[in-house]
Amino acid sequence: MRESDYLDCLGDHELLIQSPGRINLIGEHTDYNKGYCLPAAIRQSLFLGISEAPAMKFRALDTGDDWGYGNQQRPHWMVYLQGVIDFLAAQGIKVPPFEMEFGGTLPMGAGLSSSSSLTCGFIFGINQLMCLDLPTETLTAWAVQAERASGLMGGMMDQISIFNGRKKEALLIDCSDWSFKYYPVDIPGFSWLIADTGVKHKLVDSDYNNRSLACTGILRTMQLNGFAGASISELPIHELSQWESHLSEEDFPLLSYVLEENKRVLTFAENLTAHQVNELGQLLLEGHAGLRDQYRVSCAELDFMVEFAEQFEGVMGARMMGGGFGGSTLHLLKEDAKQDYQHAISKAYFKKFDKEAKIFEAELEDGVRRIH
Ligand code: GAF
Repeated sequence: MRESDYLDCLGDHELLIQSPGRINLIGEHTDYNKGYCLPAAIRQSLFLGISEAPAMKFRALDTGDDWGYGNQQRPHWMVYLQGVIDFLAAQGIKVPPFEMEFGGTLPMGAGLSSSSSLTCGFIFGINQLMCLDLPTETLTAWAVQAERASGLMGGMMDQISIFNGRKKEALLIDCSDWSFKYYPVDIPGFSWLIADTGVKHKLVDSDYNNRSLACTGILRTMQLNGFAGASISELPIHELSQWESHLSEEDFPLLSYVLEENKRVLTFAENLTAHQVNELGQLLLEGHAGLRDQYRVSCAELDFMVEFAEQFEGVMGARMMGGGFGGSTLHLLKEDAKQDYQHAISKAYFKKFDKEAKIFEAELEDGVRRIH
């Protein structure tokens, strides 16, 4: 279904909410380490139609599965919706019964944050439906907490960008205090492409939480040995080597990756402003190498796409995006190489993995909004 089909299908609901997905230009696995990241909301979105009803009912238009209409099996996405309802109840907010139908152009499990898009869109919708008047900062913080019910020990990058996204702009987030600044992303003559490997990633079943726990362990070891910071991101990069002997062979590369990635984010933002596309491309490739070799969250399909990008004329750079273990890659390339590249990478990917890659342009858009 296209965007307009969702609007038609859901148009009769009292409330119609558009909740986008997100890309991340750079700064991966830094959010829960209180570092920096540079995400943006995208055009691909979920649409949520909500109306008051005698009993709670939820339906996913794309898969046809539902909850509250008599179905015996609870759909997997209910964990996010129930997470919001339970979290609000714990704050003393009892959500009245209503009906919600949702669906959209945002692919699920593609590393574009479909679960946060659903959670954020839902809490935003309840805020409207119940006229709670909660400010965006509160909705963001609550969406982060509610999503933890799924078992993922995620950060706050996805929710901040989904709530605060702006057309043609990315947000440089300082995850130590959740503050952010907007950076224009439009570079004349260049495009950003997203390539979905089709390797579905369900982060909660991946090693994501193990990386997060490992970083907490690294911090504890450092603190026990005299480090005064409250997060590993506070360690000045020139002091990195002092910690090698305190950490295991697996853990030290995690620490070095996080510090180097934080530095890459700040350099990337400067180069974005100056339209330094060669530097941007190089930083994307370096970020990917760090995720593959130091943080170890890539996979063969993601690596293949990035290696392909590296040797293609007109492509400045590429990297995996999001939590990893599947999902999508992001590519910066010359506008006039776009068509040939799309064709070539799809063909090569299919030949290698016998799978279709879905490739589309990253159009940066506003964050969650009410359509009516
Ligand atoms: C997932 C998480 F939800 C984010 O918080 C972030 O950690 C990301 O993976 C990796 O940068 O999207």
